[in-house]
Amino acid sequence: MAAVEFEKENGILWAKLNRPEALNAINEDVVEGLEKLVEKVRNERDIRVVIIIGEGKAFCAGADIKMFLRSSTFEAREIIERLGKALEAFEDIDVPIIAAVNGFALGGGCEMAMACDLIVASENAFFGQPEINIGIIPGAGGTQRLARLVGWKKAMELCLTGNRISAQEAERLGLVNRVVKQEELKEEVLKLAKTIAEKSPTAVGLVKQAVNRGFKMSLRDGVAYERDLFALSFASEDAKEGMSAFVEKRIPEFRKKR
Ligand code: DAK
Repeated sequence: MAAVEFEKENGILWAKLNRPEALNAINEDVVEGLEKLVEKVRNERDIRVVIIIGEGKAFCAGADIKMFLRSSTFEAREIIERLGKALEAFEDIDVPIIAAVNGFALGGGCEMAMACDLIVASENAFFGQPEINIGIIPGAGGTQRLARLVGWKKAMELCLTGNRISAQEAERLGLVNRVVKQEELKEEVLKLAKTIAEKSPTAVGLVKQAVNRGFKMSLRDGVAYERDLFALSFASEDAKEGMSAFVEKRIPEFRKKR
């Protein structure tokens, strides 16, 4: 059984972290699975949205601490670098990734969720950066993305104390998009994914690019960047189809592939 399992249906790729016995902790096999995910999205142009979910009671309890203990510094660095690169690629690929957080999202698991474009959490989910409890610090964006998402002081508190927060608190802080009932998580995430998959793949990719890259710029540069991407979207076949469909009072038929 692969550590990350894939299932594709109607343009939606489910990637299931599948090490429930270790709360889906990230070992080399999981890293390989995440790299495969990125490669699949790059190669399979019919993929429109990715959903990452965990098998069992956790989304992901972070990097595999047992693997860390067995590894030399250099081995750990190699695997962790590959993980960091895979998470960065999540931001760069032109397909939205939704984290369906079904339980614990801790350490590298919280970082993985934050590297996704949207986070839907079940009501029993918990988030946190507990690295400090084992004498290390976050290494895949925990101190950085968290501060941008929940604010400077709250991120400082979470990284210094290692305390976990509930899904409800994560929603209040702006870390997750929405919280849903545990038994409705898959259904709700699928609904969200389908809504996005119905749009123009070009426009979806450009929105992701505009938000993610523009977020790192000054407002003025970001808005200028947005204008350029707007012009690109305007030039697409789908823009013609979308606007014509509006005028002709019909549902647009956007391209199914990117
Ligand atoms: N690693 C390895 N095994 C883990 C694990 C982990 N992170 N989390 C849980 N497990 C294993 C447990 O050892 C246990 O295995 P057995 O003893 O049954 O063999 C099994 O999963 C079930 O766990 P528990 O028995 O502990 O279950 P509980 O419900 O009692 O507790 C828990 C759940 C999530 C609160 C607890 O397991 C826990 O605290 N886990 C550790 C969470 C943690 O500290 N995570 C942070 C790890 S450090 C970087 C990228 C990433 C990273 C760093 C750098 N770069 C790109 C530079 C990431 C670092 C981390 O994530």
